[in-house]
Amino acid sequence: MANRPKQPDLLPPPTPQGDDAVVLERKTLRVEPPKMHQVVLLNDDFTPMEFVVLVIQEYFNKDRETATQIMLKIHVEGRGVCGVFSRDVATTKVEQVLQAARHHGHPLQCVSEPVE
Ligand code: TYC
Repeated sequence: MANRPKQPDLLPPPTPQGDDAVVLERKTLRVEPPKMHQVVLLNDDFTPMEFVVLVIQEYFNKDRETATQIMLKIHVEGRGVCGVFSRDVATTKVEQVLQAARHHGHPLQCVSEPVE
């Protein structure tokens, strides 16, 4: 057995890792933080100022003075940011405000938009 002639090579020589080694590609995954969304109230000519102040206090947790300042800013400039939230929370805030406005017969409009 010792002097059996060498068979021709059928397979390539084994790799240093072993023949069944798997080489994983290294990829750097960059995960962006979720976009935040601002909830904006829009001005109109009919919704009473007092109702807007109460909405801002109730749904955006502002004290009366801050809520009044935000309402006046909307009244003068046409729109104003009431808060910044995750997308789902912002969507819920918009629905709550619109439902309250409809319930009281006011045309108050509210939208959410991604913060750049
Ligand atoms: N412009 C309204 C008025 O004079 C008040 C108002 C403020 C309405 C803010 C909507 O988002 C609003 N009664």
